[in-house]
Amino acid sequence: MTLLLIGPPEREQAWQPIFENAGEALIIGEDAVQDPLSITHLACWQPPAELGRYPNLKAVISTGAGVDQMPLLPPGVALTRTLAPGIDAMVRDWVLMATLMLHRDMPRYLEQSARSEWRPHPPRLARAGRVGIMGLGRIGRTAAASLSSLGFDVAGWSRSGRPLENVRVYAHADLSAFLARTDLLICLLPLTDETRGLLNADLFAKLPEGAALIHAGRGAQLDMEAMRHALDAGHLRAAMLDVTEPEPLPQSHWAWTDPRVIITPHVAAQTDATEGAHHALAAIRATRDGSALPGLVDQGRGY
Ligand code: NDP
Ligand code: OXD
Repeated sequence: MTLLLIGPPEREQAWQPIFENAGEALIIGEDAVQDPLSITHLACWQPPAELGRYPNLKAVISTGAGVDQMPLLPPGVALTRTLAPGIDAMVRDWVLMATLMLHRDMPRYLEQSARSEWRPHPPRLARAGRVGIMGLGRIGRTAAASLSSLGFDVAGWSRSGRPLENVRVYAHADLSAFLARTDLLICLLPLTDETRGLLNADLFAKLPEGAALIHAGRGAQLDMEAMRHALDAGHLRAAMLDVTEPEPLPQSHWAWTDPRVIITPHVAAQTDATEGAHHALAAIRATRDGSALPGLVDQGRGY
């Protein structure tokens, strides 16, 4: 089995010794491929257009947690996403930061601070914050556990409605009830046909007056104009976004200068190169053993 890695130089440097130690074959960059028939695995963020060049390809490994950037793969080629505790922990930390910032009125204090204005607003206990997490997968579950341990009142919503300790899970059909009890809405959903554009005017209208949005899923899930109207109407209080459509957000975009919106440039997480390499090795071993690929994506469902 041979893995072809297409990635930034830091990743290539980190993977080389790990594959050498593991005794697995690694080729870095398409230019180095002498025998395309030898390539069984491809690890990349986005594959090259000509995947037909590798007729023995068994799996494509997304070097991130998401797979929405992947094209339809040829029949018989599996798609996996990188499972890495570091990704889950980093996004959890960003979500904790955003939740605390919005719960404790940080956008307002940043604006006041820019005017040297000393004006207190009543601080709130964590337990007074009704957090609602859309998407209770690896990352949503990790964030939910930490927010619960801080004392927030945490609920979640997922496709299956699978139960989770310390979290009130709403069934997929109960989205309206979930939104009606949510002051701090956190989106950690994968981008699929079902979730594209989900954060829209209808959804915002179902949140209580003065709710806030925290978004680290994918930019195409959010209708920014609908968010702007909800902010202008005072229905939404503030938003913190790590993902936008497009990325980067154009310099002239209104959201950059709106004090109610805080934007970070898709940095909630980055895959740690070592963890990524170990995930890829696990995928190669699973292929060899005929066992289930770690992070196997249901390509029909889109996540
Ligand atoms: P998982 O696949 O582990 O979890 C996805 C969750 O979303 C599951 O709970 C799933 O429900 C739920 N879900 C999927 N579709 C729907 C739907 N139509 N309606 C309701 N719930 C749905 O993913 P991760 O937690 O690992 O990652 C989630 C996303 O976070 C990634 O796809 C990526 O877009 C984003 N991400 C962002 C990063 C950043 O830096 N900003 C970094 C890493 C990831 P069920 O449990 O029923 O299957
Ligand atoms: C990912 C991301 O999907 O960084 O890993 O968004």
